[in-house]
Amino acid sequence: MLNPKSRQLTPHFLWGASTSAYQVEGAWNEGGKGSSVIDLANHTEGVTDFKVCSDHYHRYKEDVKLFAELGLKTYRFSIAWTRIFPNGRGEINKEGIAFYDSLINELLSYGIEPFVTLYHFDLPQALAEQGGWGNRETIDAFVEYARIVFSHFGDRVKFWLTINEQNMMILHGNALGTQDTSLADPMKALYQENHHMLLAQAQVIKLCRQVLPNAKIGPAPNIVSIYPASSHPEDILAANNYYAIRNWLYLDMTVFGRYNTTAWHFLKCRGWTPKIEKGDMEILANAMPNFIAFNYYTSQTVARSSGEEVEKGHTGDQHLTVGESGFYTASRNNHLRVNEFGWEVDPIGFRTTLREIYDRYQLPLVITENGLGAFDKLVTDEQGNPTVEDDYRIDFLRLHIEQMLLAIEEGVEVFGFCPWSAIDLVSTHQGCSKRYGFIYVNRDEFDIKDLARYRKKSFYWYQKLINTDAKAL
Ligand code: BGP
Repeated sequence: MLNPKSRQLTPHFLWGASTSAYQVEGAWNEGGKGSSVIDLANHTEGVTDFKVCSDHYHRYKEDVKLFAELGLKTYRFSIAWTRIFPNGRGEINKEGIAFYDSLINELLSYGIEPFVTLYHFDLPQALAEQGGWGNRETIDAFVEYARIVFSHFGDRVKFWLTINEQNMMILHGNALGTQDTSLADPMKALYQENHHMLLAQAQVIKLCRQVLPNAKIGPAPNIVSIYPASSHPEDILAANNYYAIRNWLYLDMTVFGRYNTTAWHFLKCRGWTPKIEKGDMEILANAMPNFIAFNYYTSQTVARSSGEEVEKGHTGDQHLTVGESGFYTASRNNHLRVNEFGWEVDPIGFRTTLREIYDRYQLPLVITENGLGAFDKLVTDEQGNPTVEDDYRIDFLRLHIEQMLLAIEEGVEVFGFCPWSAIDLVSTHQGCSKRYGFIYVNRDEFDIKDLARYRKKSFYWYQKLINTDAKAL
């Protein structure tokens, strides 16, 4: 039996935590920022929008000080494209550059390594109005945006992520607002956009490796283990289909530059194959990431689909499976408990995922999201300080870290772990009452209150874990 506590992590293991610009910064129309598709999207009724969030834009110094106290070795955050280019391309916004300069310098002054995502769901609205990712010119705009970001921050940022959860933007376009439902065939359009995003990513990876040879860059999809609902061979085939369509399509394209056979067959059957222009496949084949980052919250289970059942359609939640009639249908795993939001909690599935990705691609791995959303309750501790007794979050993270350590023991190369989220922020569509952070932000859905920061119980737990390099798990 392996003992997760006995193993030595690689020196300088990147214990970290994550956020994304549109969910944490607020100041949506300040500092010269342009609008993104998220700013102008219809918001879920009954929950807050993304205009103020945790007001990190104004309070980043206080936040970074807390991150340092927490002991973070790295902080994974995203740059809002619209702070750098308010219109997606063209004129550069100096205030945006200054903001991220200052954030990066602040992190480095505490010895925290910045880990930067270039694009986390928030496409500039100006580009969306010109066809968004359906328009090949958006590829050039993204490459130009990356070039500017690399040239301004590349002297200090060593770790880069291209696109957050591209697979979720395609598979759950409805939930994440990336799907244009007014089109005759929105899914065909999405797979064309997918092809363009993959091309944009490949060019940015190549560019980074050319201009910042000492930096490292990788993709950040959401990858999970998929179980067949039973040992019936057709259920196993369904799981195999879902693996190819949900997971490997994205990573095979990033690492090998090719569409896998099963996913391509699926696209052909649906009439969703993208138009591939001359030279595209060479671009895709000629970009090699330095590592693979991935987000993991829950595993998924699917069953065979006769092609006759009526799929439930979009659940409005990117972590719940939507079936594809004839290929797989969403099912449940009765061996797993679910969290308050119906997501199955599966730490062993996390270990399996680590092993599967590493064996398939043989690249170092970093986890860029993992965590538990919950309705935290503010209480007062013995010293009279406001806090949250979030033992459920500690348990969740402990179980997942334990499995990660076992995977490392088994030979999987992992160089960092960044839970979601460093601090409370606004969830993709369940407002700010669904909290993930180590640090509580004092606000409600519609009452902004004083936005004060309070350390949760998990803050002290993670601090100790980092200080002892997980010996105190
Ligand atoms: C991922 C996104 C994050 C984050 C997380 C939690 O899909 O990359 O931005 O939000 O999921 O999901 P939610 O906010 O829906 O609870």
